[in-house]
Amino acid sequence: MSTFTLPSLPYAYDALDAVIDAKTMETHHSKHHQAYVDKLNGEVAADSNLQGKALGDIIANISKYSAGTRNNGGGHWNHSFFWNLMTAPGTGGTPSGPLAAAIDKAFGSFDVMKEKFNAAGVGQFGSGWAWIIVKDGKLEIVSTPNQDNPLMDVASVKGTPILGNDVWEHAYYLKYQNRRPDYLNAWWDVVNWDVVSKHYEAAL
Ligand code: MN3
Repeated sequence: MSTFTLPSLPYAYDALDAVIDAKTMETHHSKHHQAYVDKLNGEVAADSNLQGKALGDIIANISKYSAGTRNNGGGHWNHSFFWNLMTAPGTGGTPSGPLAAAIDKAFGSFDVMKEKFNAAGVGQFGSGWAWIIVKDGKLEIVSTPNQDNPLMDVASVKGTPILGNDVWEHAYYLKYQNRRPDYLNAWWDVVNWDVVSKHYEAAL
């Protein structure tokens, strides 16, 4: 039984090349993300409580399930979200409208927001994710370990993600090696702010 499937990317593997190289994108999507999907389907096959459940429902109640479901269900959700946040370098615009106003209100400016997000990504020990979430109608920056995310009932700060960056080494090591801060700085050039705005407006 195969419940979950690997989504296709909305661009080619080499589309983000100046920021994320094609080999990293191909391996990350076709090997790492595929493995989360396959292992999640293995969990579903082994646990009747998971069968027929939507991924969002599983994530929201993740404390009821196995560690394997947490890691691989989170991995599938996080990567499916992540791919769609990106677009070719320099084509993603900048925040505008209500999102731009919310960023200024929460952080003071776009540049301060980026600094705080980068600091959250650098400060996440080991593997994990940095996020901008909507919590009680306001923006916050958080990080989560491993493949956890702020939608999980186990998250220390819960909210609805509108942006997230993968700070696992597999996301950047070929091009940036140990230089996670350089990856985080460069990544802003591939963010698709139209998508982030849609997530923001849907989260309110
Ligand atoms: Mn990853």
